Amino acid sequence: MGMFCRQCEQAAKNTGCEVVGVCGKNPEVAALQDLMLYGLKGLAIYADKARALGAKDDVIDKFVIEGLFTTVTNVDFDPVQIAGKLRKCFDEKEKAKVLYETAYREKHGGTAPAIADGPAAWIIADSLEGLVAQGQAHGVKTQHSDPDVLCAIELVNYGLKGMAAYANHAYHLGKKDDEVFAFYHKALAATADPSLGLNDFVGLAMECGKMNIQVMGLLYQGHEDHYGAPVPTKVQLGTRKNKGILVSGHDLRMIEELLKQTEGKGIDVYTHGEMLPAHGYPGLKKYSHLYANFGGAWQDQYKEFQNFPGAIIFNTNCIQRPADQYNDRLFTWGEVGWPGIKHLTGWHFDDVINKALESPDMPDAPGKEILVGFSHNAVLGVADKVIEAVKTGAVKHFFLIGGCDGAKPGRNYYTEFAEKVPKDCVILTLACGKYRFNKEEFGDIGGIPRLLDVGQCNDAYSAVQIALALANAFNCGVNDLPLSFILSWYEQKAHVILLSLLYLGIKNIKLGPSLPAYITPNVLKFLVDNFNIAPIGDVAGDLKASLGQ
Ligand code: SF4
Ligand code: SF3
Repeated sequence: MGMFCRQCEQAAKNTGCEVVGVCGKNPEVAALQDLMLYGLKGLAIYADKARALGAKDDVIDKFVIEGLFTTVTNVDFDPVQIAGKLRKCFDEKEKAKVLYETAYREKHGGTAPAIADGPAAWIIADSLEGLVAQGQAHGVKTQHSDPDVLCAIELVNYGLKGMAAYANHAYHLGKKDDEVFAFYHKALAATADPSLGLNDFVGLAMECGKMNIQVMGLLYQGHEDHYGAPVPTKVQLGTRKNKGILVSGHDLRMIEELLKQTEGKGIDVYTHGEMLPAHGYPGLKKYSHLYANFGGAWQDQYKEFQNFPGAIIFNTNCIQRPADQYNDRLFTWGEVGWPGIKHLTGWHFDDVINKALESPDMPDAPGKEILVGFSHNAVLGVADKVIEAVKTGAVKHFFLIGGCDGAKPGRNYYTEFAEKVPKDCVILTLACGKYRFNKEEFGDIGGIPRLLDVGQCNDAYSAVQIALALANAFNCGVNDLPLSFILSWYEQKAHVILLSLLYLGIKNIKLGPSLPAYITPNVLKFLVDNFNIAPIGDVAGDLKASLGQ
C-alpha cells in the first residue's frame, strides 16, 4: 500500500513520503487523514450553504477544527481513533446537509438542489479497510491536475490545519469567533470547487493568514483572561525528589486542570517542549508544584523520556513513536493518539495521576534556570528602555529566530546563527526551535536580556505586537525596522504563521531548513517577487545581509 504526503518539512527527499512517513505515519493512517480532509470539505460545502441562509450549528463548527487538527503532523497516529472521528465527520456532514435543506425550505420553499458528486456526496464506508480505500481514492494529488493550482490548494489546506490547532486551544478557553468558522466553511468548500483557479486559492491562503492573526489573538486573549499576561519568570531545568508528571504540547487549559488535580498529592508537574511558556503565566506559576521544564525539543523525546521516571502526557503535537521503556506510563489526550497508548478524554486525569503515584520518585538533581515570559506585555512594559537603547545605538538590531525544531542536521544553522548574533543585538524567540539555543548564556544590554523568549508558536501574535509597537514608536513600517525574521518550519502551524506574516506584508524572511516540498517553482517565484522570502543560506552571509553590511 502506498501513500503520498508532503505537508511537513520532513517530506521524504523533500518531495513527499510515499512508502511510510518519516514522522512514523503509515499508509493506512495517511489515507484516513486524507479522507478526513475530504469529508470535512463535504461538511463545509453544506455548512457554507446553510450559513448563507442564516443557519449554523455549534457542534458542526467545532468539529471542523477538531477534525483538521487530527490531521496535523505528529498528532494522531491511531487508525482506530481516526476511524471513530471519521464516523463523527460523516454524521456532522449529514447534519449540515439537513441544516442546509431545512434552511432552504424555510427561505425559498421547495426542495434544495441536490449535490450528487464530490465530497458533499461522500457515503462513509463501513469497515476500516473501506475507509482506507476511500482515503486512498482522495489523496493529496487528486485535488487538482495543475501543479500550481494544487500547490495553492495545499497552501490553503495546511493553513487551515495549522490554524485549527490554535482555534481548538482557544475554544478550550471559551474563545471562539463566528467569522473564523464561516471562513473555515468557505475556504474548505472552495478547495473542492473546480471552477476556482490559482489566484482564488492564493487569495484564500492570504485570507487564512489574516484569519490566523485573529485566531492567535483570540488564543492570546484566552490565555491572558484565564492566567494573566505572562511575566518574566525563571524556570528550573532540573528535577527534585517527588513524583512527577511531564506534560508535552500546547494546551494550557489542560495543564491548568492537571495542576488543580495534583495539588497536595506529592506530585510535581514538569513542562516539555511547547509547554515551557506555561511557567510565565501568573495563573499557572502560582502552583508551586509546576516545578520545572524537562528535556529539549520534540525530536529528542525518544531518548529523553526514558530518563523521566514519572508519567507523561501529550496534549497536542509532537508525539513520536514511544520507546518500550516508557510506553506504559505514557498517555495521550485531546486530538493526540498513538496505537496502544492509553488515551484520555475530558478533563479528568486520575489515570495519569495514579500512574505518577506508583512510579519511582524523580531524582534529586536541581539544574540551572532560564528566563521565559517575554510576551508583548512584558517587552512593551519596558518599551521606553528598549526604544532608548535603539536610539542610542546600544541595541543595533533585533532578530526573531523562531519556529519549529526538527531532526535535520541543517537545523544547526539556527544554533550557530543565535550564537553569532553580535553582542549589540537582541534575539526574540518563540516555539520549539528555541531549544537549539535557549539554555545558552546571552547576557544583557543595559538590563535588557539579549534573549527574549516570547512563548509558544502561537505567540507569534505577541511578536507581531512587539514589531508593530516598535514600528509605531519609530514612525516607520515593520519592514523598515532593524528587525530580521529567521524562521524555521516543520509542521502546519508554522505554515499558517508564515501565511500570517506574509499577509502582514513582512518581507525578507529567511526560511529553513528547506523550503516546503509542496511549493512549485511558479508559486515560489510569486513569493519571492512579492515578499522577497528566501531560503536560509550560510550563517555569516545571512547575518551580514540582515545587518545591511
Ligand atoms: Fe511525511 Fe511529514 Fe507527511 Fe509525516 S507529515 S508523512 S513526515 S510529509
Ligand atoms: Fe514544535 Fe511540533 Fe512546530 Fe508550536 S512542537 S512548534 S514542531
